[in-house]
Amino acid sequence: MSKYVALNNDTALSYVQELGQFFPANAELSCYEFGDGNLNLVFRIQDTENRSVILKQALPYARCVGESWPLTLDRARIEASVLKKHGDVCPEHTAQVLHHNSELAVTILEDLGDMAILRGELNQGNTFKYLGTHVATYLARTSFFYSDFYLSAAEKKALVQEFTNPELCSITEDLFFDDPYRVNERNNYPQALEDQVSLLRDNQALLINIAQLKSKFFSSPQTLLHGDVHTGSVFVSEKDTKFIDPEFGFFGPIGFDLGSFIGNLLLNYCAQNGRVTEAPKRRDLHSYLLNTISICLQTFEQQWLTLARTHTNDLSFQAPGYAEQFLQAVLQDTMGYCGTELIRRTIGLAHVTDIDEIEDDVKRLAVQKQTLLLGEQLILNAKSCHSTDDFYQLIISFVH
Ligand code: SR1
Ligand code: MG
Repeated sequence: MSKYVALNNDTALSYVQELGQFFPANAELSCYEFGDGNLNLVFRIQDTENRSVILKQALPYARCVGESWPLTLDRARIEASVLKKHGDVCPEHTAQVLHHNSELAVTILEDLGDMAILRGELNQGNTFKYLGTHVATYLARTSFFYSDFYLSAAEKKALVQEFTNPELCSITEDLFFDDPYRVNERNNYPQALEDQVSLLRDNQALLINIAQLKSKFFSSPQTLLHGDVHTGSVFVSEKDTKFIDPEFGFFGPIGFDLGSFIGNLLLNYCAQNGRVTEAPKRRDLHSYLLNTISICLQTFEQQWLTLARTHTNDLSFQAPGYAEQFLQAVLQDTMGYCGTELIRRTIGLAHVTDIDEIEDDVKRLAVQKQTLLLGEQLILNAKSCHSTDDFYQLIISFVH
């Protein structure tokens, strides 16, 4: 099989069988499709001895919308390549690629079935002690080792070309920076939110900040981003954390990934107000989420500065104080992108189950009002923060 065709349970199973790499020759295999993401097919192929692999295939359109939204298959190449690059510098937190076929847009990955997707776990009120440290480690290592601090200018330019990802970036550009601030048929929010949404559209200071964040997204190839760090892109267990799904990867501003992640923790924080009725349980979850954000920000900063001190190859960038100054700007971007994630997940096309699963309309609306306000305030106040503690205090001041 070499020409593109969308797989089904039978053909996905045959494809894996014919590769002959993952199971003994006489293994009895079964296969089922279980993808519930916005874009792709995801199959699990397993034998009777508990061995299994995951086969992911890109469709030539966005699954969540249908064939009316065509989408490049090249995103499968990007995703497999980003996983390999990130795996080179942070194997402990990156899902392993076992095989890739660009023509079929197929990637075979290690099965992380003994772990669970973070979003579902947080929605059920489960917590993970090492989450903040692990995510910070992944983001610090991947962002540092593909930045100008570490790579030569020639290496970096070649990689920037390899990871140009215009079609997927264009989705992000529209969904993060355009749609929520305009009248657009892709937007999705209840009529009762209209007043608050129209205030966003009319807030000139906010729109200038959004333009600045979009401009950086366009033209700041600081590092090889994952590009879609929401809590559905993270597998967790008690001890481990692994990133999947970097099909939106490209060279962009470092703060985008960290901001998206913190944004998703804050979406869950606000959603717990509508999900959990017992006050002590809600308080525990809130304090876990805030503590995880704090650990994540602090660990990211410490690890990044340690890497800069010990591994910066560029002579100019070794100037004392430069890494600290660079990181301060990254943290300001982080808050801004965090705010855009909160807003676009509340009123744009792609929502989060954290909020959408709240059945009570009144409670859900109250959560949506909070996430919109929080997003707006983080964007407007990002530049007044000069340390991770400033950021943390800013968050606290709007959620308490
Ligand atoms: C049409 S794609 C919508 C969203 O799903 C992806 O996971 C990205 O977050 C994107 O913005
Ligand atoms: Mg995804």
